[in-house]
Amino acid sequence: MGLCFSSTAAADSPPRPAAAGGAAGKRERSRGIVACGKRTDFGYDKDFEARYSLGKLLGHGQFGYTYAAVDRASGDRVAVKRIDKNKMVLPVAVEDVKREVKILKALQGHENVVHFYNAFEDDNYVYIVMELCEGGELLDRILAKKDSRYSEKDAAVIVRQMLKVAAECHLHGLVHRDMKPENFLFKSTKEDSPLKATDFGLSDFIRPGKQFRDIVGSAYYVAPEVLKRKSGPESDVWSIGVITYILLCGRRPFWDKTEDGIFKEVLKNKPDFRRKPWPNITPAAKDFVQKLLVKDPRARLTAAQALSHDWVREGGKASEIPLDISVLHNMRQFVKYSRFKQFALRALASTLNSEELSDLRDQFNAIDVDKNGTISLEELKQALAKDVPWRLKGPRVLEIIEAIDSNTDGLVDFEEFVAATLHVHQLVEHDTEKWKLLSQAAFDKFDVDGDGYITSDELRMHTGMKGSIDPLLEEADIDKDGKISLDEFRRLLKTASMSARIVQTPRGIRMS
Ligand SMILES: [Ca+2]
Ligand SMILES: [Ca+2]
Ligand SMILES: [Ca+2]
Ligand SMILES: [Ca+2]
Repeated sequence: MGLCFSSTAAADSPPRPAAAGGAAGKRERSRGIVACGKRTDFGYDKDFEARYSLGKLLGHGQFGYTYAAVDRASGDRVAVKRIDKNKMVLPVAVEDVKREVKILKALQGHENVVHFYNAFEDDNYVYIVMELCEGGELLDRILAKKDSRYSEKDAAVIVRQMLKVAAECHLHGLVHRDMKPENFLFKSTKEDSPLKATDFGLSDFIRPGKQFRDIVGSAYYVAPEVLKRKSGPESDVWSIGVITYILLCGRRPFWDKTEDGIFKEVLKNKPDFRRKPWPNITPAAKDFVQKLLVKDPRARLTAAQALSHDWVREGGKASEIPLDISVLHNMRQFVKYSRFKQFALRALASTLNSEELSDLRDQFNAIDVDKNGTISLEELKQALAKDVPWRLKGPRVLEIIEAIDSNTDGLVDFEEFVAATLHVHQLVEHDTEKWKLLSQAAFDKFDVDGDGYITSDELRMHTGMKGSIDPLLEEADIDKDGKISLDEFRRLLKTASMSARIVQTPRGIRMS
């Protein structure tokens, strides 16, 4: 069966399907009233007609038409998305347009995002002037391939570019929310043309620590947590997993005749990796797709991590891996953990080998700008500043570095870095057997007498801490028998944030 992408109900309805019902009702009531778009001054430049001359129609979306146009002064060809102000009936439609412009501006300069030149308006239209991509849609190229599928090497080139877009979005506190082949165009018709994300109509900013509650996107690519109304940046990576699956085998991983049926598949079933051509696809490719199509978003690879995966990395070595928001997030979290959890993570980190840490090595190298093998306060400051929404919240870098810097030399070495940035949930989810072995090995480092429990004496010995150690132990001691079992130790490692009763300072613990 060949590929047949049809628009889904979600894609056909207005950009915010969850609000569609209410919007229709309000539209009734607003009949006869001037559309909100007509009454809005967007604050954009007003001289579009003087600057550009519109050419042929290239395509149309839900609200606007895209034309080729020529810059009257330079003769440069551009693409112009013209949106009818009359169609922006409600304030939400105006907000959608403003947001899209804001997003294009935020992503300006990224090699895989269509370049934004400027936005204009007149009485009737808003004009978004962008780079012209003449290489056609990714979807058409897929369909033109033999059996509608890509070679692994070609697929990796495509996937890498999509992941770069996702990672860049996420650093800006943005979620794309509609990653699908239709939203990517090739710059030129050349075989090796770069791919550009062109449509951010469903993209949205997300505040740190918050989740989206609405269901948006296209049915084939929608992540399970979106359907559960609790989604964030991870959902983009899922969609790229779906696209990768399609590129490699020419079929959709989750399929049914009805939309509800597809959703059920997405929520419940694992994609098939047995049917042809999967037996002939490399284990690395399979491993990659599987780690993107993990249902638990916490255990899914992040976009930056996926770029570090062997299957997708350029020529075996990683060039320009973007910073991983989850790594920066983990570092900010680490400072909040109890000392015991910090020590437990260090012990766990020390059980991993370099292969298992290759993505964290890439991240470490990305932060260690001067490549001297350690991260300085200044380097960490610069890295954390790239996580835009958090930068605004003030990251308190010194506090973070003091928590991570276990040997107190003022610098973060790779070992210290790993302890603070390890993705415990991925370890648990991707390979349960390995997780059991590694967490046992970490536990054994504390349990010196090997009786299966960590006592306060053993904890004191391990940490070299003086004074009462009981409060440390207490928070992990679920059954309150005064010692820590392997099970309790594992829970301590897995729990995102333990009780806030214990606030740690660089030199000891303090009860709050
Ligand atoms: Ca350095
Ligand atoms: Ca150090
Ligand atoms: Ca013991
Ligand atoms: Ca216990």
